[in-house]
Amino acid sequence: MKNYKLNSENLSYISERITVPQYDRTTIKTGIVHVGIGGFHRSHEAFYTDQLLEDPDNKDWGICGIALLDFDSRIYNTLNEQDGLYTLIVKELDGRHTNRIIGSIVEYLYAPENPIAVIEKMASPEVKIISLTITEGGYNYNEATKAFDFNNPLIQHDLEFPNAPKTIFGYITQALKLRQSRGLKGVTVQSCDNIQGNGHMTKTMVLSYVGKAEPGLVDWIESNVSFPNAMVDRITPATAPLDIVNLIKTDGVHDAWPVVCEPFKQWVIEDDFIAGRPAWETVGAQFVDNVEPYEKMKLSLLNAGHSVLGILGALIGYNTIDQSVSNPNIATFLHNYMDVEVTPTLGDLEGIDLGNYKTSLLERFGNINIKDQIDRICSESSAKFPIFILPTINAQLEDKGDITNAAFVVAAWAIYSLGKDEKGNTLIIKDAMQPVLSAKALESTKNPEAFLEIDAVFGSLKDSKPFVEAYTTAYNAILKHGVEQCVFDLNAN
Ligand code: CS2
Repeated sequence: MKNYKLNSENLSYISERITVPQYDRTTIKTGIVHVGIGGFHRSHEAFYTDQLLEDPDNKDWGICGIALLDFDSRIYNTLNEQDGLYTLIVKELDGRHTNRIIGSIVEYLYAPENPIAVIEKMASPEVKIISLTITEGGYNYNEATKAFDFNNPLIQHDLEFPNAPKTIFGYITQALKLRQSRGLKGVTVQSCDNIQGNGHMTKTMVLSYVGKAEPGLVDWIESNVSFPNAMVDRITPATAPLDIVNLIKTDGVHDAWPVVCEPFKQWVIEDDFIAGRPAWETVGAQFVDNVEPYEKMKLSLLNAGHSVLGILGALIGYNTIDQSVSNPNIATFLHNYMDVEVTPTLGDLEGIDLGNYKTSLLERFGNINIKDQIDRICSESSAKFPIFILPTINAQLEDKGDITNAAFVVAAWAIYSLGKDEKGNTLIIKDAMQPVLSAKALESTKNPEAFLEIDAVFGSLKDSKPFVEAYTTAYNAILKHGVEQCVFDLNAN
């Protein structure tokens, strides 16, 4: 079999082996600027949009992908060499792979090299949506102060050098300022990150920054920019070197960075697009008036579930999420957490069969072909716990509900932050707050409560007596008996 490098020129040969875009990419206009073109954007929004572009009436919704951070140069270079094309490898539960070449990213820019081009693109009249996948930590929200973090050195840099920004806030502000001064129409800023009320959060954070950087712009934003909330879902592990090799073996396609994901996908969006939007509902997205219950369900069951399996699994010494959930003690622990501690906090979920949702989650976590890395799941836990797990704890404490398993997971995270699993192997902590986590973890070996003193993560949780009690009991028990034995004991109670 002859091998082909993935690019526009080779697309017709590749089409004999893999489904490729049927639309003429040269006729597609850019209607969306997307910031953050890692795996998740490419398995989700870019995938939906690729399907949409197959309809000849939808030529205006191509994507310009922005690589924002210095270390995003690799993805930028890959897209640049492959004319924006990449392979999406969907790993089915039965081990089959469904491959598809995605063509919706028709332009790409590397912000650190060309900030002005990025600002101009965001400000261009044909662009109707600026969408974001900047991760939970990217919103610059401080849990302790419940406000935008102006102490972040990157934010201070952006305030000082508005024309060469480094953060999303600097870019958006300059782009919106241009739109206003040129008398252009408004635009939608759409978050695709795992945050409760991600649209509200984006709006609040953008307005906080603008209030300081360009106070004259605040009113214009209030009336010309919309920030829809959305729930996004598709498990997208990091691409493994083997995925690249297998694609060459099975299809003869050289793709330097294919994206791997599960078959399941979900996108529930509030219909609030001030400048118009693609008909994503024709390719499976759901538009609703109020996305909150869906978001809450997803964050506190799927994402929290991931963190539970990740942190406990890491301590036991597992590498992937499916290993963790195939341990029956861990699976039961997670099941109980979902049923006893999370479910009472979810309120009314009209039209959703929660029982089915929870069962299907355990199946998705168990997909042995996905090999979702525990490393990936545990990374940036300091930004994840406040969104995925703490809201459940706070709601349960308020209602005097059970928090045993949640407190256990927080205790496990404190021990995880010491950087060793139970066999003594090193755990690499990838977290923006790693120095603080490590220092507090160390202090906790003498005084377990010390870990809860990280206010930026835990807010005032350390003041809750019942929580501190459950947490301390769990902490001491894990050190004494190990995660598996403790989980077994908890499940029996
Ligand atoms: C994961 C998410 O990083 C995480 O903690 O839970 O990336 C998860 O895979 C996605 O939210 C799935 O939709």
